[in-house]
Amino acid sequence: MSIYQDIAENLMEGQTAQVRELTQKAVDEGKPAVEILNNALLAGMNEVGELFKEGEMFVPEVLIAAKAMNSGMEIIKPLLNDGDIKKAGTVIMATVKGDLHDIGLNLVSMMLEGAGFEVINLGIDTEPEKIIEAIKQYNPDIIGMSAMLTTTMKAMKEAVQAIKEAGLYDKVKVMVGGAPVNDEFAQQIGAHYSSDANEAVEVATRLVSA
Ligand code: B12
Repeated sequence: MSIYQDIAENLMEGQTAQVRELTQKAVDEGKPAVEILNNALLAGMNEVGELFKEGEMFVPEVLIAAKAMNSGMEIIKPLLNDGDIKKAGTVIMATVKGDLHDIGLNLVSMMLEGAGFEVINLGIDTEPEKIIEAIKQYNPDIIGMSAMLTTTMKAMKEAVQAIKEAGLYDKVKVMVGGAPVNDEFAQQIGAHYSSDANEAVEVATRLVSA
């Protein structure tokens, strides 16, 4: 079994210590951080997603797997951030109101940081008011919002509306993502879309230079 498969399987079983150890081993063997992320940690988490969908894994197990994933993430994070350190721009990231998913949010935040962006991560269940306050406080180039439930996509639209009403829409670019979100929805609410963390970096880079 490859070390990537080994990490993915331990992640699925929620073996936090093993995931940490094996991720460190992969790093020590000289495996690129991006490969460890994609081929081991994300591969394992995708499989968890499938099993959750099929009703073969339940919420507590998913949370334990997510914790195991984070233990691996902690090890590769400094390596992903090792690139060019010039500041590319400032991004405020938040999972919208009513939504408690933060794995994708944290991953996108991490990749943006790796690409030289300063990221202010407001976390989960973020009220539009908190987003407005943060825009006033940090004067970001971009506000990135995540929604993982079809029901919380509505909160995304409301947040964009609140940004408009606060007169801040001309000052920031809005970027959205998350499993139920697509390009068409993003355009409808006046935002830019990207489907994953790598593309998020490309879109953010394009938006700050536009
Ligand atoms: C992990 C998980 C949980 C965990 C969350 C733990 C955590 N700390 O985040 C827990 C167990 C808490 C959970 C709870 C629930 N969940 Co859940 N969960 C998942 C699961 C299995 C994986 C999500 C994940 O982390 N994926 C890995 C990350 C890396 O991927 P990602 O989030 O999609 O992010 C990537 C892209 O979307 C994008 N992206 C994400 N955000 C952003 C933001 C920007 C700006 C950009 C540019 C890009 C971007 O880039 C990311 C990286 O590439 C998904 C299944 C799935 N297939 O998505 C269900 C899923 C999202 N959950 C679902 C449901 C129904 C729930 C619950 C309602 C279950 C329940 N009955 O209690 C609750 C809701 C709680 C709440 N109010 O939010 C459904 C949603 C269905 C729907 N269409 O609405 C899904 C799709 C599962 C399913 N098929 O039924 N969940």
